Amino acid sequence: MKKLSFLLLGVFFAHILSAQNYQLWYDKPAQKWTDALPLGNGRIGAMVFANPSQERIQFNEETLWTGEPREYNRKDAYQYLGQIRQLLQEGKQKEAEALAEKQFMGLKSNEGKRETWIADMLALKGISGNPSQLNFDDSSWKTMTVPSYEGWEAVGYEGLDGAVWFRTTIDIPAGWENQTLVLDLNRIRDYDYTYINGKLIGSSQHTEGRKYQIPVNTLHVGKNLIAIQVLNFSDKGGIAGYKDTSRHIGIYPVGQEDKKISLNGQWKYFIQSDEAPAVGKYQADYQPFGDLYINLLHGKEYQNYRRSLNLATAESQTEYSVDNVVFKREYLVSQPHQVLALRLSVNKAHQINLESFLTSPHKNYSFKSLGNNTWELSVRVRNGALFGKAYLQIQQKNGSVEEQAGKIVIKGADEVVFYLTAATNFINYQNISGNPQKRCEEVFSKLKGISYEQIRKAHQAEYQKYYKRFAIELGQDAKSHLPTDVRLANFGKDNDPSFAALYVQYGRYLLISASRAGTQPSNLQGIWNDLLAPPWGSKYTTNINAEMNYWPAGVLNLIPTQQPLIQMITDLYKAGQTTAKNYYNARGWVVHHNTDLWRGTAPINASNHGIWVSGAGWLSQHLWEHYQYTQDKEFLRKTAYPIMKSASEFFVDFLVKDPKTGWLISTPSNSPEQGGLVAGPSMDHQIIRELYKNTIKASQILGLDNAFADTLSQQYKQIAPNQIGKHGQLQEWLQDLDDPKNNHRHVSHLWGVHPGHDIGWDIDSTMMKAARQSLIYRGDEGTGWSLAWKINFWARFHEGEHALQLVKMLLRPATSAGGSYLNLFDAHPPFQIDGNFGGAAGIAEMLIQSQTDIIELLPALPKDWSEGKVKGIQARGGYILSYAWKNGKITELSITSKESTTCKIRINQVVHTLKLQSNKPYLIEF
Ligand code: FUC
Repeated sequence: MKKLSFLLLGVFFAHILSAQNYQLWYDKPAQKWTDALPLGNGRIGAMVFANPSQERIQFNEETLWTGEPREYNRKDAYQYLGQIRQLLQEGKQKEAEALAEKQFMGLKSNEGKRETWIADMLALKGISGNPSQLNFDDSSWKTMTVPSYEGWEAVGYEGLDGAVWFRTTIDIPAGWENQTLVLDLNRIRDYDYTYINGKLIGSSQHTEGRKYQIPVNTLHVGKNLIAIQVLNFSDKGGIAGYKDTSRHIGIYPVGQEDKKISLNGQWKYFIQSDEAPAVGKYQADYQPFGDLYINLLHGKEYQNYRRSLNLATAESQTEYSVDNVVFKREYLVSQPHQVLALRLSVNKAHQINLESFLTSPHKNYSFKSLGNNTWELSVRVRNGALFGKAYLQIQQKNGSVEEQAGKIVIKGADEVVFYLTAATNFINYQNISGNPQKRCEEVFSKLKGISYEQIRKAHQAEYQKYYKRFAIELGQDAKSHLPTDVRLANFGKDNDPSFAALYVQYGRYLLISASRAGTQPSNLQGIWNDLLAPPWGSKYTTNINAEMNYWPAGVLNLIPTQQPLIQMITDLYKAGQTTAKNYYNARGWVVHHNTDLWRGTAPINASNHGIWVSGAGWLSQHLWEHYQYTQDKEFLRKTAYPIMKSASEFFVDFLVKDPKTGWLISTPSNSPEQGGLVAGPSMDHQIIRELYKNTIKASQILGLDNAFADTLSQQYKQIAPNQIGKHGQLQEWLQDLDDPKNNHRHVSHLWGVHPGHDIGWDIDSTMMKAARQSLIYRGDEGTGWSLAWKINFWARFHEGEHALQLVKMLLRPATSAGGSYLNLFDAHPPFQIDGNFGGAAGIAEMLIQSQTDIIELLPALPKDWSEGKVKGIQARGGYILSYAWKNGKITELSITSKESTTCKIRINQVVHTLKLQSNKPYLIEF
């Protein structure tokens, strides 16, 4: 080992930055939403499809949600807490869940008048004639593809909730008329009234398994009419059929399914009502805003197509040629100017001819001109109090702009720039008095006299403040000449380490783009969502997903992106105090397994998994880690500590002594999201211990609350410990109940291995081995985020090859198992962004760990990554490091500490103790 002079620092890692040009690129336009490329400034998100003849940019504004500020908490839930605990203690889980379901869940939003509406629909309100009858004339009806497992939304009816009639005919062969036949429709969302030849033969309110026996003499040889009235209240709707699309809906004689006559095909339909009564919901849904369409009026044939996303500049670009004219599109979403900007240019004068307009999936929307080349899209959500405006402004060089039939028409231009901004009336979770029009006007008034190039420069400078803090190279960047979808398809079999490096930078790109100071935190889909009923409401699930989103922030040098999470935690700290009081009669704050824009903290969904008490404990860990990485004592004193203390107070009041073991346990709760409502899941105890440990440390650093810290220390020792069960596993529950064949996606009892540090090689290697055994039983397969979490676990077990295997599974083309879509969005499936962030953080965890007293370099390096460099990676304790390695051994290292300190670091298996002066890089060569 040789200490180098400080002067060498400049040259030391300069090359790594200049060599970096990570891009996602494709030689064909996006077909699906998950092929499109994401852009964002933390507030406005955009998905770029880049089709030559029709550009589509689907966009979001992060505060457009359903719902409104309202009471989420029951008043008197606490009265039932004792009883629920008692039932659990007596082993009466089902009874405990039933009682909790009735008395302990949060409050839903108001229901509409469902019974009245159903009666109206059955009385054929809104229709003339009776479509169930043979003589009804449906010649003016349109057709729809039936069935559609993903709902009629997937065949063009996004946002439709209501009553829809379907009609089709079926030819019945001779010989079937005297047999009992089965009409197999399987799944319909939600209710159906099914008629054959005018006769009601069945009706069900259950989604799966519709098989109606058709009475003899209902069908006759030849043509028969099937008419179905479908009532759908929310989410996906229509005749869904089978998930396995090779199975058709249809009719067959009882016991002879192989003779089924298929009813798949085009059915006639009529929307009787699209005003389904509101459904009571525990929490709100994130909403799409709108779409910008640009129809390019040029030939259909194109050549030399390429679309790309440059991670270093946060810009997307599309290029192609038509009839030897080269068309170019450049896109960005600027934080400083708060606009999406899109420049269209050509290499020949007057060649741009186009039509453009804004539209929206919201039923309540309008698009109009405001004059001065400015247009406005207004939207209003259906179930809630939020509305929004998007402003579009066009600047063109030469040619003409006019409006024709609600479209913007541009003829003969040399260049056209589109500027789009959007805003809503949301101010904060308690205040919705904002003025979106004013907000849009303000944004546009600041664009006056400013060129696209100026906007672009400001955008790059601001973005690169974050992006350039960190750089990474793994192996040679030998495959970047291949389109990203090809690299994705090959990653499992090829040795393409640089693709993993790109994935790390893509994770950082997504975090910067979804989460900037002053915005909402990244939700389940970041800020990108095209669905009115997105999976899990695209909200914040706090039993893994919301936290995983921020795992890269510390280690990958993106601390500023955590600000929105910290703001949300601060809101939840306030909102969660009411829940703590109402449900547990406890001090402090509590968050159950989900929250939303309105900061709901009460239990939701169902009592078998919605009553999980550790959300505030886990979120508090992010505050402590924020301090760990920044060493910012002001932050610790003013923001973090009061919230951590309050989260601890909750558990001080909440934990109870288990009569059987004498340990303090968390009850009622759940090990996410299996095993039902229980007393004493291991995960809770690990989270609570970690919270207490961190709160005690914080109180010592700040010199505060000695007595409270003592209380925490006393309780700490009494909390139920981690236990090893009969299969050599780390127990997930208080009792030894684990099934070694259980491969549930959640691996909650390993929380103490990662992201916590309740279990570790340095603490208790026997327990660490048991945790490893549990992970082996769980298996490698999992949903996207589950794969990502397992990368982190294997890294903490110091097993680089196994971690790489999981990286390969996460970076495989999406199927019904987790993987990645063409745009490298994580596939749960469906799309959920947590896996992107957990995956990027997991790769970092293979390269550095700092959860113990010793910083470890390359703790889980696989052979395929034997050569590489990182610059600007961070370690807890306030360290920034850059290092290079060859043949799996560190060759150069620079470490800078925020404080003057002595630091222990494991390099090439040897622990070194370094004396560091604050902010002075320390350089070593090996
Ligand atoms: C939890 C997980 C699901 C999904 C959802 C958003 O409920 O169990 O897999 O990720 O969050």
